[in-house]
Amino acid sequence: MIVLHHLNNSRSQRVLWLLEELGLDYEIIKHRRDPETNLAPPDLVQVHPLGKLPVIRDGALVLAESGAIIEYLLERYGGGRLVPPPGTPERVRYQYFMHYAEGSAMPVLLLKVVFDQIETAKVPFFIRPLTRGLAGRVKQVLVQPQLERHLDFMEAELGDSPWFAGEQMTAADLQMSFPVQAAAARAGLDGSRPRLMAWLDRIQSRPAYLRSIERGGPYQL
Ligand SMILES: N[C@@H](CCC(=O)N[C@@H](CS)C(=O)NCC(=O)O)C(=O)O
Repeated sequence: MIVLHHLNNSRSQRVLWLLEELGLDYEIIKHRRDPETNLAPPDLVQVHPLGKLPVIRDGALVLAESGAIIEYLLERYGGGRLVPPPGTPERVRYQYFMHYAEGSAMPVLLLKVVFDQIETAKVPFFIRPLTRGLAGRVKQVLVQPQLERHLDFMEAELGDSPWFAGEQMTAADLQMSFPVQAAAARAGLDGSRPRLMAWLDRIQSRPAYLRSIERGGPYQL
């Protein structure tokens, strides 16, 4: 049976969601973030050397990296579901967004989270103006303009069709769920970008998505 190592409030939610979309049998092993540092438990390195989740086990295979896990599950168990046929424009868009989510969108969102933390970090009062000033400046010059550009891009990409790869929902929408949810939770994505907000509503009301939340526990980014 497939075993999913799941971390609360994390990217493993989208693997859980895929398992539910495909109706597969699986076991879930839950790990919890440290409530103060938000880090994963250190003993996760016994599951995978990088100590990050999601990770799945399927027989002798142990696989990390959500995009790789999603593609593996679809190839092995998907029977053509959630992937556009090869050789179509939809397939190219599918591949693009499968990579864009972690390769381009997440790094910018992560920078935002890190510099927000630096800006509000508890540091000795005499260096506070320095840390705040530096973090504020990096956010203003580097992070915020990039963030706006990515959000505008994602909003525009939903201009011609309801899903990122076209008329049908695909696994690219699963992969995109984490950056878009993170942007809504922490980076100012709101009703001023109505297509992204409507897309979020669409994915979050799917029965398989709701089952994944029931199975994994509360999900709050
Ligand atoms: N690119 C990897 C990122 C994995 C990753 O950073 N996972 C986070 C959860 S969202 C994690 O395990 N964080 C815990 C930690 O860094 O201690 C993927 O998509 O699977």
